[in-house]
Amino acid sequence: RNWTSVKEYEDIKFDFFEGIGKITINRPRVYNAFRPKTVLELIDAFDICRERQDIGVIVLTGEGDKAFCSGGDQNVKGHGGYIDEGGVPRLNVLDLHKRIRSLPKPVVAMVNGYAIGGGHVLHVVCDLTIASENAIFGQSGPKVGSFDGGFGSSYLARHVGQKKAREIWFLCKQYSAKEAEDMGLVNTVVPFEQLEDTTVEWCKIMLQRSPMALRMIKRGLNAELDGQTGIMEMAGDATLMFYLMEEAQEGRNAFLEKRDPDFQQFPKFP
Ligand code: 2NE
Repeated sequence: RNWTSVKEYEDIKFDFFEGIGKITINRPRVYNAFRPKTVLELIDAFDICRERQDIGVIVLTGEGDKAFCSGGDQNVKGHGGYIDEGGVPRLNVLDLHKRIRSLPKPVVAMVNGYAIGGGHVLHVVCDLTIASENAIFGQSGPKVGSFDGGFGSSYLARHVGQKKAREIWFLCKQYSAKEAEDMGLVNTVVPFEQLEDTTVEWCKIMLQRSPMALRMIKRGLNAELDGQTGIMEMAGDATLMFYLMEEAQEGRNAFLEKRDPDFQQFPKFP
């Protein structure tokens, strides 16, 4: 498969192949833990994926065969957050969660090893998860002095139910890929050697589907959970579709032509 690099970064890789944008956390020495800079780079790459017309599906993964992501880099955890290069404490991964949910295209987590702590939350916020057999899942916050009470808990509970979500967080156990599949935490599990092939295969199927239909399904599924923000994003897409209709164009045309709009010509559907 001929992945071509979209943009060079320090902590991540960003590649493109036939409609798929692949974003890889590239810090294998720390099991792909993220520091504030890693997160800024991920946000930049996801923003590019949103803008680019030729990218229909995004894959998020980790470099190597050990880890998808082991969460926040404990080496830079200080007072008030993860300390950036300017000495400022940050928890900017929450901005990344919002980006992934807002992105009007499917995002697939390709989990190639440990998905632990904040790394586990990253796969939770993706639309689909495809895991290799060696993948291991779990939260570790209450063991290492952290927690994610946002998407990392409430959205997790939507995947696995309240009891299981509380078990995952309260006990900080680790779960095999098979256990994760059984509890509805991942979509499918494949041998490591087939991980990318299967992910690309699933992406190609989604690329054949209507982008607007996929977009509205993602918006609808999010809106149920995301309150006013979810409704706003869904309404924004309804407005986008309205702008494509002659009825909306009549309003604009009438204003520019300094006449009353004739909306009576348009059907009132039952
Ligand atoms: C992932 C896990 C379970 C793997 O265990 P093991 O025994 O297979 O590997 P090892 O030796 O622990 O890790 C390999 C190397 O990666 C580094 C380790 O320090 C080690 O480096 P060396 O000693 O060989 O030099 N490494 C692994 N994870 C790291 C990390 N997160 N930061 C920095 N270095 C890391 C095991 O490594 C593990 O439990 N890792 C820690 C997982 C964790 O607790 N992550 C933070 C959770 S909190 C969080 O992410 C978070 C949040 O809760 C809320 C908001 C935002 C973030």
